[in-house]
Amino acid sequence: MNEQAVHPVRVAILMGSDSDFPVMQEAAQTLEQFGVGYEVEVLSAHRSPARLHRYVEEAPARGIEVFIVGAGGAAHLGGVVAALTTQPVVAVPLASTPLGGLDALLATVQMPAGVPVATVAIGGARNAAVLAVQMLALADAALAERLRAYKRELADSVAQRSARLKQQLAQKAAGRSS
Ligand code: RP5
Repeated sequence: MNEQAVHPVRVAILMGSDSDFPVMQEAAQTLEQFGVGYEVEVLSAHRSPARLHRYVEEAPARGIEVFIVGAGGAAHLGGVVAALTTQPVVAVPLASTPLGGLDALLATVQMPAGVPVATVAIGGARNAAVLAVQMLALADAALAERLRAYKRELADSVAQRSARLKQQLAQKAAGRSS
């Protein structure tokens, strides 16, 4: 998947295995929603280290500004990417082992001082993309406006849910008293 044809690529979505894609595709969909171009790559810190190093070194020349990284188990992908770049790395710990993602969360979040990896919730690919968009929006007024619209939609949807719930409760109460 490559959004280059539609929008210039600004974000790399990396994952340790193609088995991570069902979750990581939520990051891709969210970037599409904001009109941010991205590229997707399967790269493993352990199984393809040389290709990973090459990829991260060459990424800025292709326009990559932020890395979104998903990995499960002994999840070192985000940390290794952060070790190789000065660009921000947002990581998604994935629940791909019997430990349910706690292993990936701890492996991802416990970075040494000086090499941060911004770690979202287990499986939180959507938030990883929103955070990446927020970073890009610091120097992109059009994107910042789309974020404000997105937050307004979130607030509206909460209000709608509240109204719907109250209506359901009122209907139930009316049913009980008739
Ligand atoms: C991790 O191991 C990957 O990020 C994935 O979550 C997990 C399983 O990988 P596969 O065995 O499906 O390739 O490195």
